[in-house]
Amino acid sequence: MSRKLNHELFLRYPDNPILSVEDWPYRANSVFNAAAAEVSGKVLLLARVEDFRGISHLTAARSDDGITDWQIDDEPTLTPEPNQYPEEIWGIEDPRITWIDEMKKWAICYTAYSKGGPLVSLALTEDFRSFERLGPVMPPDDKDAALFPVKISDRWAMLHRPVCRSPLLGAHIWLSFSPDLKHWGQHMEIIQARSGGWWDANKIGLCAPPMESKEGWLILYHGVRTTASGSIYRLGLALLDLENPTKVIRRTDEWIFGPKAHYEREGDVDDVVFPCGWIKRENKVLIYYGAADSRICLATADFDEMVDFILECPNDES
Ligand code: BMA
Repeated sequence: MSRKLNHELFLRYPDNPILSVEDWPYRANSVFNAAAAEVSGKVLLLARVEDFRGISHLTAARSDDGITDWQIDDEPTLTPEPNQYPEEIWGIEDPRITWIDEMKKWAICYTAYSKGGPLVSLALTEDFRSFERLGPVMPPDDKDAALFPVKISDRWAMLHRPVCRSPLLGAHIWLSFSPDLKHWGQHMEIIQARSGGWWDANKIGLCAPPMESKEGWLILYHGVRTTASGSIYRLGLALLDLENPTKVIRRTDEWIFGPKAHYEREGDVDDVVFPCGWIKRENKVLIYYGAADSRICLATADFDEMVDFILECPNDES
């Protein structure tokens, strides 16, 4: 069992949701699962927006404090382009943003919903106004991907979640490497979904991009519990070795955050908390999550407390 905290590790912002479709400058069904980045001193969220056809695109919202007064782009920021990128035929979803200092560019991993299933696509940007698409980098079914901000042993590294064809074999988090961001290989399964009655049995996936700490890479992941009345998406933490992130040093046994508030329990898909971005300001971590596939919410955590917490968790023995 993990150490008992006298409060939750992630604290819900009292005025959640921070963004919902009512705030949007144009007509849409829902806004959720936003990536986050700090751009020119502001917090930028790249939100997944689902239209009334059921197809998603991405739209940027900017705020000074990352909580209030969001300036939302008047029109979709990044839209599916199925003519040039056929794999985007059914939309683009669930982005994750990583600042690549070596290139002075942001890398956005997102899900392209192709006729063959969801896959991982990659785009680069310097300003979130124009984008350089690299196209698909992982074939279907694969999603929940993010890049590490630095090269590992001279290669770019990406966490992602391919799905085994047999549901019995599960969906686990893999790590792959590339010399140029386009050609990926050396695939390795690193964090496995547990089995049986565990909260993260059979299906897990990366949430936000890896966050660096002195002790290792902090990994926020979701676990999906299948129940008689649907799935429950909850969150756990893991810690990967800084130099060799194929090595899982720690992993929470218990989930650290799950659907509890009414805005997480009810929506287009009930009982879902789904972060795609977190940012660190001083010692405070702002975690942006989609709630019930319907709105964008915020939780905060103390960075040192999070690191202390994961260090007291067991070695990964799934
Ligand atoms: C996952 C993704 C997410 C979604 C979640 C819950 O498989 O499709 O976009 O938030 O399911 O519906």
